[in-house]
Amino acid sequence: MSIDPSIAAAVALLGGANAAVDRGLSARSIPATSSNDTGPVTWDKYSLMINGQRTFLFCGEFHYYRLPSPDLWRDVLEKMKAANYNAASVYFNWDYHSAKQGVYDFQGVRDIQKLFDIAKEVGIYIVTRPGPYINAEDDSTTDQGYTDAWMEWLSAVDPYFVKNQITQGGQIILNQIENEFGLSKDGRIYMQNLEYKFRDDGLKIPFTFNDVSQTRAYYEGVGSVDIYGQDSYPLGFDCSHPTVWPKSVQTNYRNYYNSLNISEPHYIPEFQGGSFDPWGGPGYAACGELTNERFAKVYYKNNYAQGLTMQSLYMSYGGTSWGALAAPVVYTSYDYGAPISEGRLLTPKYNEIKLQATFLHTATPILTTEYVNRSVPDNTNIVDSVLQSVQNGMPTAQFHVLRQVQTSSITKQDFHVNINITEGEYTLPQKAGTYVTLNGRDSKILTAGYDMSSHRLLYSTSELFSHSNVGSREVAMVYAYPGEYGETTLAIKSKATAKAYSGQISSNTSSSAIQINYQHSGVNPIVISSHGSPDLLLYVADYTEAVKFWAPEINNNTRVFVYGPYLVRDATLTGSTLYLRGDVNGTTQIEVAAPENVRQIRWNNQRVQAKQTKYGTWTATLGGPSSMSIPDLSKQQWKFSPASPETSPNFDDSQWTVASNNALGADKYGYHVNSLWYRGEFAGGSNVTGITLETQGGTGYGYAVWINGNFSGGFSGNSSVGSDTRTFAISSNSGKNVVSVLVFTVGHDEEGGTSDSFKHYRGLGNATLVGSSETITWKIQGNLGGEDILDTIRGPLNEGGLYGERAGWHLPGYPGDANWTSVSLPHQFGTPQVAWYRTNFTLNAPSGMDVPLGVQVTDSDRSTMYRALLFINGWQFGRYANNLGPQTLFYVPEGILNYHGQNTMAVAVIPLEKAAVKSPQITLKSYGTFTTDLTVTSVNSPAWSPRPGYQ
Ligand code: IPT
Repeated sequence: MSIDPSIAAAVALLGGANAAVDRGLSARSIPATSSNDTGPVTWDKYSLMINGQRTFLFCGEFHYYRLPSPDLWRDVLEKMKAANYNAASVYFNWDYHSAKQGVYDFQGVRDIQKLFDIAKEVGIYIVTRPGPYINAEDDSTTDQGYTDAWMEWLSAVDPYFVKNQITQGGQIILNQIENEFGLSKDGRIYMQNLEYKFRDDGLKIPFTFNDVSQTRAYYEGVGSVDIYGQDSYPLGFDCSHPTVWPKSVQTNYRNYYNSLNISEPHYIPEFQGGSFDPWGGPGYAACGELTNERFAKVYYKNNYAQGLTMQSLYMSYGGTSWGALAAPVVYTSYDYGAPISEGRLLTPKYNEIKLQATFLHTATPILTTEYVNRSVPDNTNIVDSVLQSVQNGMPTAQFHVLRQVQTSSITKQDFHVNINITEGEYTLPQKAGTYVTLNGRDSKILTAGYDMSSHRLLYSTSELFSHSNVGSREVAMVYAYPGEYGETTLAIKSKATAKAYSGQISSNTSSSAIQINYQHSGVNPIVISSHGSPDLLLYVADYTEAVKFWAPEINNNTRVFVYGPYLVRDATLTGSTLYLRGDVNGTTQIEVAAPENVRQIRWNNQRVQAKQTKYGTWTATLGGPSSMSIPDLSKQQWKFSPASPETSPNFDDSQWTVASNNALGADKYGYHVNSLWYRGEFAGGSNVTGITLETQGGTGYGYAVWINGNFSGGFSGNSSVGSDTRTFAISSNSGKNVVSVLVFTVGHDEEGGTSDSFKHYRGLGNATLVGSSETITWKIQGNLGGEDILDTIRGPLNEGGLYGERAGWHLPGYPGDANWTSVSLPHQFGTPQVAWYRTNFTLNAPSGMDVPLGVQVTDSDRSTMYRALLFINGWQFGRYANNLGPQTLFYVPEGILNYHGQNTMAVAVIPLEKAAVKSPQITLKSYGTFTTDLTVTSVNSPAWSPRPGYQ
């Protein structure tokens, strides 16, 4: 067994690598009732088959719970589909659906049936990953009776999986058992029990596993799954050196899988799609740079070179850890540097993935390949992994995955490649004085001996994007970086000609082949005609232009080619009208290669004025978006109220829960997330000189202490400390003394091993007086109602124990703010205390536009120690940490924000340690402006109503 060092480091970060026996609990046998007939989903050692059709599983992780606006699930799934992902991998988050044992909620933003319905409409498969443990930088709160608890969770969620599995006409093709669960004897029983439970509940699809790296867990024997997979994050999770790559790519997947000797496709259920970022980290732009499109080129292509035909990119859309979703290792944004950004924007990595995934679904011989390592280029810095496709035992196409020996190299290399196809052996390129080029951090897949739709491609030194018969001719696109040489040679039956429409080419024809040479620059449409064969329209593009191509399918065998738009969601041909749906971010020239019977092109159902080109395609201009006016909150009035009455010695805490001195941790009292208040009373006297408090809240947490009403400091947190012990001086009264402690918690710990780290307490631990052995009487207060949450719409993770949260000051329509003071931000509020601000604003978005918005928090003094909670229409969408960062812009999805009417924003400022007496500035900021046919209905955001005990 070997663990890649970067993974080991990551695992250490997450809390240890192996065996989590205690997750499994005792052996318990549940009889299996169903057979192993997995119906339409089958596989062999080469690839997955769905309804008998071999399929490259190009999958991406997406968490619906990190985007609580169901109409935007469609946006993300359509964007994935448009890049030719054919599946989304989805964790189902137990505590998001269950405020307490016995209570499960699948309504509103938790409506997973809606997720499956949308997936079906979009035409993308789903891989379900319901845990029970999921990691994912999510908070979780589980303890006793684990087996009973997970059985209950699966009983609640399984019926959705059962009716939406492919055997029932649904979209779910695979179900993952547990996640990265360590191998052990007890673990095998636990895994088996999970499988029995799923089967008993009626799940027929194959079961999969995500092994933490290469630990050989559950691929055989008791508790093993149908299709095993390992995860891999070769660049790890430190985004602070975004240009540093390891010297060599991890290349042992093939050997590893072969060593397991299983007849299953090679599967990576989680391959690095980005990285998470901690409190105080460098920010997600750096994670996006670390795992940029160059990374995608080199590392994803290495996966294919290793024979993988099933791959899921974690994350493909990261989203937002709103409310208390986050584990302490991350802050609110979970952008992840993913191909689709948190604001749902397409990144250069998205475009690279589109090029790869479209190719992988086009060139199906790649689904049945054997490795032949015999091609040695004339440059020792280059490695060529040759994949020889075999069909019915006969060799067909060849794929040469070219990369630099030293993965991190930034030096350009020129070389020749040897191919060996039915027609003979060739050294490429054949044209003297030209060569194949690989820039540093680049990788190419060279296709040879490959039958396209109507033409046989002997080879191309350019990379193939896609090809299709489009009407009576064939269309294809090949690409390379600007200025690089390309040579494409096709088999022909009679003398052929090649005519270029936008650039220089040279061609060389014999009676059996036509060789075309060119340099990549812009887009050069070339028409190759030969008597007796359909024409081929070959687009030769440079990389900058290639990423603007889309090849949506209009039916199973036909793609159309669309060049230009920011996004093409899909294409439909009805009669002689081609309907294209998509988004643009400015005036856009498009070109469409469509069947010749197309008489009309409609873009988002509007007719476009199209002109025909000399080579039979259509061009048109699409209008860009208009602008949307965004209210300037810095110019607007806010209402202010001080909000920590709990600090006053006379505060009435008679309704609070009494906490036992030897178990002060909040979970025991039903308070699991966000802010917690403690009030301790003691008689005191002159001998008491201080109080020592031990608190714990996860890395990035903080707390503040008031003694007899006076602010006494606290701890303002950092990204590596999750607990703190310190002594606060007291000049105690004789008689009643009151200590008020506000702990701002940031989630429970992730569990990577057997340490029970997820059970670490939150809130107050030990509390002792200095100078006296007197006991303190403690009371605790968390979110109103504890596990019996009041706001079931926004759910169990939205509220905490701040006075304002308990009283519903975060909600729209709270009438009490009429009596608050009018202020503008930034606002000085005097002594350290919790401060609340509220304002309303109206949005009037023009129709047909997508304008992702966020809340920008600005404070010129980043050393002031406070947190600010941001609530939009009652939903907690940001935990701003002034002294930690890095996040200052907080994305709020449309649907949570009402784009067609009034919105309410509430901000709670929580002072810590060297305390703040000032609010930050708050403004709205747009991430971009797009035309779209997406429509988003606002989610149900109930207004304030009186809360028990508060007015
Ligand atoms: C892997 C987890 O499976 C996933 O849930 C997430 O936490 C991810 O890490 C990090 O974002 S665990 C792997 C790094 C060992």
